[in-house]
Amino acid sequence: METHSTPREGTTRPGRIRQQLRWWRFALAGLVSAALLFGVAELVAAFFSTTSSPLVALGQTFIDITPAWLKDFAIGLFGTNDKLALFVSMGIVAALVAAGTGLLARTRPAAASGVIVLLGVGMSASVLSRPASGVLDIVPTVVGTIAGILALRYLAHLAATATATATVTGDATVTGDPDSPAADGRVTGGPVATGRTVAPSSRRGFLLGSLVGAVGAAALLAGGRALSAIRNTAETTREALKLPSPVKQAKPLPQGVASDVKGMPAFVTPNSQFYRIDTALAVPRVDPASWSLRVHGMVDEEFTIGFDELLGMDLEETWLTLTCVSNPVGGDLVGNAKWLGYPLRKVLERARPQAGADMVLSTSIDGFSASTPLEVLTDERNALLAVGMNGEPLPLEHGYPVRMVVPGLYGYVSATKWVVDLEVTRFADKTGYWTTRGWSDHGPIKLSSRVDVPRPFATVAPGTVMLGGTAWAQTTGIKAVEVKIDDGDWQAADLAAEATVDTWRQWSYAWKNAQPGTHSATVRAIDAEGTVQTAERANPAPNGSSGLQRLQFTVG
Ligand SMILES: Nc1nc2c(c(=O)[nH]1)N[C@H]1C(S)=C(S)[C@@H](COP(=O)(O)O)O[C@H]1N2
Ligand SMILES: [Mo]
Repeated sequence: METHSTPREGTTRPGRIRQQLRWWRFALAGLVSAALLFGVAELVAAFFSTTSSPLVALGQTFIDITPAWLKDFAIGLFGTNDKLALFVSMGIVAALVAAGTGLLARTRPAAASGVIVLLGVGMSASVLSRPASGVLDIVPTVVGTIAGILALRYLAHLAATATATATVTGDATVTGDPDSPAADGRVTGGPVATGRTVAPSSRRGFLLGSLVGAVGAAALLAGGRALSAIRNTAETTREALKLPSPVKQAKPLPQGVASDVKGMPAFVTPNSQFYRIDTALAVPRVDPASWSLRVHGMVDEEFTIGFDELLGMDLEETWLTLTCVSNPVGGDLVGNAKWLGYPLRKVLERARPQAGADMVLSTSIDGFSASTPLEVLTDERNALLAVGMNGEPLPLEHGYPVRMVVPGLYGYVSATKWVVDLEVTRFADKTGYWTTRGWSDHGPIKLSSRVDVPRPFATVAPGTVMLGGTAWAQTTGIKAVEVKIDDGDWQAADLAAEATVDTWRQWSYAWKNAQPGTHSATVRAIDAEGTVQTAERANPAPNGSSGLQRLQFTVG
C-alpha cells in the first residue's frame, strides 16, 4: 500500500473516510429535493390565493402552535425580529427533516417517499387550516410534494451510483455497500480500474444534479414570489387610492408638543418607523374591491359595509398613541399617529346591539381576533374603523385597507388590522386570539413613562445633563412626570404641550451640576386623575408590564 498516494488514487484510509462521508450525498439529496418541493409549490402558489403557499402556511401554523411562553421569550429576545428568528428556527428544523429523509432514501427509498407523502399531507392540512383558504389551495402543496418525491428518487439514484463507484476507487477490498440500493452487484469485487473510469463521471453526475436542483429551486422560489407580487393588486390599488377629506379634522398640534431635547423620538411616528406586531407571517394582501366588513351577532340589524361605501361616510381624523401589551418597561412598542376613519360608535348605533351584549369580537382576514368591550366602542371616545394613517392609506403591514384603532386599550384587544368581521357578543361566549393563549380578555393600557434620552449606558458630559422622555395615559392624559436622580428626591419634569388625552406626552428634565461617575435616572408619571404610576413590577403577560424604568448612564 502506498503511503503517499492521494485520496483520489486510493488507499485504505481515504477509502474508509469516503465510506463514512458518502452519506453526505444522501443528506444533500434530501436538502435539494426539499428546496425543489418548496420552489415548485411556491411557483404554483402564485396562481392560487396567498394562503396557498405551504411555506407561509407552515410558518403560520408554527406561530399558532408555539406555546405562549416561548413566543413571549422570542419577542423578549428578538423584539420585532421575532419573525426572522422564527424563519431561522423553522429552516433548521426543515433542513434536519429533509436531510434525514435523504438519508432514509439511501437504504429505504420507498419509506423515504412515504415520509414525503406524509409531510405533504401535513402541509396540506396546515394550508387548509388557514382561515381564508379553500380546498383548491392545496394544489401547490400537492404538486410540490410530487416534485419533491421525484427529485429525491432521482438524486438518491445519482448519489448511490456515485457512492458505489467512489467506494471502489477508494478501496478495492470493500465489496460494495449492501445497504445502498444502487450498489447491488455492480460494486462487489469491482476492480479498481473500473472504479477509476466510472467514478469521476458518476460523481460529477451527482454533483451536477444537485447543483442544477439547488439553483432551480432558488429560481422557482424567486420566480414564484415575484409572480405573486405582480399578480397582487393590493399594492397597486393602495398606490392609486385617494383618501377623502375628513368631515372632522384632527385638532391641530399645539406649539411645543415636541420636547426640544436632542435625540427624542418624533412626536408623530412616521409610518415607516411605526412598530409592527402581528401574527401574520405574510402580510395579508387585501384587494379593497373585494373587502367588506360584516357586522352581526347580538344586533337588531345585521349589515355589510363595502370599501367604497366606507369611504363615502363621514370620516373623522384623530390623534392616537397605540401601545402593545408586550411592551416591556422602557420599551418601544408604542407609536403615535394621525388616524382617519369612521367612528365605530356610529357603526354600532346602526347595528343596534341587543341587551346582554358586552363585547365586540373583531376578526381579521387572517383569523386573528380581538375582544373589545362594547362599552368602549360606544362611549364618547374616538374608536375608529381606520383607513388612513398619517395622511396616507394604511400601509399594508398596518392593516390595509381597514383596521380598528381604539383609545385606551392595548392593540391585542382592540386594534385588529385587515378587519373583516365584527360580531356583537358576550365575553362569556367568545374569546379573542390572545385570550385563548393565556392573556387577559380585557386590556386597558397601563399608565407608563419612559426615558428616551440619554440611552441606557450612554456617556454624557458633566454639567447640565438634559433628560427627555415620553409618558402615556390614553383617554385620561398626563398631568405630571417626575424624575429621580440616583437615590435623590422626586423632581418635577417639564411637560411638553399636550396634543390630546389619547396621545403620549413628551417631557424633559435638566439635571444641573452633574458630577462624573455612574448615575441612574428613574421616571414616573401621574395621570390627570392624580394616579401615580406604580413601582410594582409586572411582566407583560397577562395584561401589560408595570414598574418604573431606572436608567443607568455615565457622566464623564
Ligand atoms: N390582524 C391582526 N391585527 C392585529 C394583530 C394581529 O396579530 N393580527 N396584533 C395586534 C397587536 S398585538 C397590536 S399591538 C397592534 C399593532 O399594530 P401595528 O402593527 O399597526 O403597530 O395590532 C393588533 N392588531
Ligand atoms: Mo400587541
